Amino acid sequence: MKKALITGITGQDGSYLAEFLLSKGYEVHGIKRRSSSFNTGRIDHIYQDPHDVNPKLILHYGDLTDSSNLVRIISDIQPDEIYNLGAQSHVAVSFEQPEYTADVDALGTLRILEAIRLLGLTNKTRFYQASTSELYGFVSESPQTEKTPFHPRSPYGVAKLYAYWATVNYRESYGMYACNGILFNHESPRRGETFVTRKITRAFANIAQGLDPCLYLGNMDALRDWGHARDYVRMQWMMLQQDVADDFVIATGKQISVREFVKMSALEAGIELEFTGKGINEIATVIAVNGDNAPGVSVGDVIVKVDPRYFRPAEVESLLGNPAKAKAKLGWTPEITVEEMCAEMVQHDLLEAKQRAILKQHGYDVSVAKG
Ligand code: NDP
Ligand code: GDR
Repeated sequence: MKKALITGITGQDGSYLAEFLLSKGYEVHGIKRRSSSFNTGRIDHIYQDPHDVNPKLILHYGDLTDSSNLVRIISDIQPDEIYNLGAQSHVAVSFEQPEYTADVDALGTLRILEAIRLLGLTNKTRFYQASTSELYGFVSESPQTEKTPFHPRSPYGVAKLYAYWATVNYRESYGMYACNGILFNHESPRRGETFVTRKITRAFANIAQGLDPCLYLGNMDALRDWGHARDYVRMQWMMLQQDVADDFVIATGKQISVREFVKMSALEAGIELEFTGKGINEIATVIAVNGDNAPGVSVGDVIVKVDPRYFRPAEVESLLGNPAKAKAKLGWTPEITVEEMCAEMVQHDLLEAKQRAILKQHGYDVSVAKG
């Protein structure tokens, strides 16, 4: 039985990857951070009691900023595969916490690579690094391939650039099986609530149910190549099953703007929008309400506005990936379209909003976190 260690197992990708590896018969180990409240919501459904005989999912307290902890965990497990998904993964937050982001995202990766080397596991343990389309940043060609030059535009992108090259360097220096998946944006109903797609689908679910009056966004012109996280974690595993380690772009090859994702999400909730105004004065007004999912809105309501606080000091305006190499060498193609993914996210968030609306009708407090 193969053993895998996942950093970031409590995150979006970590949860889907853990499910996937368990279904393949792996013993899955995950590093979770100490938190004052439970932070395992995304993996509670696959949790196994440590008192069970031979649990296949085992969690360890740890942190990418703590070398001795990483060395001890890796030494104890002797994993066949390590998936380094842990990161301060929010681009806007990285401008607020650049040093911490570098510590976790750049040096954290180095700490794991060094642990593998120091423990004499270079010939045993295969390493996957969660690299990102944010490496391209200010793009010099479109679509982007494995050969497109990097020009990151945030402390997050710069930290991930270090991690990308550290991974390549350990492969070249020590013959380690180490690869970079250069993944373009991928989303799901488990996406963190402050990333733009989930912020939008959750907001429209709440607005439709009369729980929230308005969605505030930043740059709606940004273009992204959005795929589904479930498709992308399959690819992370495939990358570690090859004869030779290599780096791959993982993307759908299609891009849409944030504004188009807003329209698509609203329509899924039964709301037709018209956009007027420019820049910080842009608004979206309800022009029709269809079906029975949106009793909380009326024609004429303004339900989307721009708030400059969500603009970034430097923006990545357009990302579009070319996954031809992954298709040719690994036979990978994404199975879920952005439309299907958007529908799944809105329906998931509508279900939660409807439950809260019922509680509210009966006088219960239904306030939820917003970011
Ligand atoms: P999430 O933000 O959902 O998850 C990040 C995970 O990292 C969480 O489990 C988080 O723990 C953990 N983490 C954060 N800081 C530390 C730390 N100091 N030590 C240990 N663990 C830590 O990200 P995603 O699942 O979306 O992304 C997974 C990886 O892929 C990340 O590295 C991200 O940068 C990268 N990536 C993501 C893309 C995307 O579109 N989703 C695209 C390209 C790359 P906690 O739950 O406690 O916060
Ligand atoms: P990104 O994702 O920065 O691409 O990083 P995010 O969803 O945060 O932003 C996408 C685009 O939407 C614009 N935007 C807003 N973004 C947020 N979060 N909130 C807003 O209100 C808002 N309004 C407009 C942004 O400016 C941006 O252009 C994600 C993360 O998962 C990274 O970890 C990963 O590496 C990359 O995707 C690929």
